[in-house]
Amino acid sequence: MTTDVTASARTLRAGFVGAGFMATVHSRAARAAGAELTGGASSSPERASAAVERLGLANAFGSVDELLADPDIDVVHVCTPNTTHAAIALAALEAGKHVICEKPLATSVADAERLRTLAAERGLVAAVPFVYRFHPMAREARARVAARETGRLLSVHGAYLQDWLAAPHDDDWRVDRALGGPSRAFADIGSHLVDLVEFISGDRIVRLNSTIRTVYERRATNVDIATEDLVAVVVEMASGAVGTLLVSQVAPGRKNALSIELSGTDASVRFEQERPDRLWVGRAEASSLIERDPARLAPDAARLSLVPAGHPMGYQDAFNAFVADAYAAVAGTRPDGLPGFDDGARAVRVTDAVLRSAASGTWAEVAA
Ligand code: SOE
Repeated sequence: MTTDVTASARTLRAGFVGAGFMATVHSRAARAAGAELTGGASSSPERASAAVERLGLANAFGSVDELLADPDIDVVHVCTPNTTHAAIALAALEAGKHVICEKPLATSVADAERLRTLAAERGLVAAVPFVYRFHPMAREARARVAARETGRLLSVHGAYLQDWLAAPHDDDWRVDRALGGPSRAFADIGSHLVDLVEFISGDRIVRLNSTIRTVYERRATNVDIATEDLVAVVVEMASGAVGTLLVSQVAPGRKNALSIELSGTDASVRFEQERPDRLWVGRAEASSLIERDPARLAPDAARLSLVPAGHPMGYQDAFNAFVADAYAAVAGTRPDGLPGFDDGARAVRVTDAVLRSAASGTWAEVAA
């Protein structure tokens, strides 16, 4: 259904847990959606105060518990290191808050399932920022596949390549299992790829065979690194289509290169998130590169197209649209394509299968 992504739920009161890049992006989106930015908490009162000042929030909370106990907060944005997501999201739901939790939703299947069940039982909005769904041309690809323009799905071919860990000295909390969890590259960015492949295709990965590599076992501060830098996966979809996914954080020159190509019996579609205002539509007789033009897009793609053709949209726009839809859901509407804890748990199950397959050297089934 159609929602106004610019004017939903003006009086929502948002709290933020975390103080890094993602907390900045979330708070910008919350502000754009008209929420009151009630306050923030972090790993220490000092970090919380610094984040509150930087992000322009009203109050610094001494702890996450204090933030969750505040009756003036309706929705909690969880933007902390991966291994803390599940406990904070769980406590937020228990406290009766709506939750927007960063991916990976959890670092174990059991925790992800617990969160999914609790969110459903409580009837609270529980969303995961698979924000690449919110690029209008990704929606356009989905609409064309759903309208059978591409025919019967034959293959999927996706990659998500970055280079911010390409040099041996590059380092980050994500490489440390204690903070990042047992999977790094796949949980961090492969989860986006899984979500987008399944969202656009309307299909599901049912089994897979993966190989993983840790290229650097020591970095600037982390040693004995046991999380993967790159992953190659062969997938089988429920429909019988087959595909490959390549995920790397050590691909020099690639900054945030997520690309997806689906080929059916009649046509192919290709979306690249670094050039999000375009969609390639391939046909044997003639292919075309379609530029975003709201007047010519499917309704769902036009809805998310906030500015006219020729005026580029980008990452923060997609994030803003995601948060606006999550807040619209809090206000009682049901925006199409809002990624929830079901989707977050789904990506955790696929990640678990990737690790199982890599460890065993055999195919792994993905739990439905
Ligand atoms: C780092 O890998 C990161 O910021 C991810 O955590 C985001 O999900 C991705 O969108 C960009 O890269």
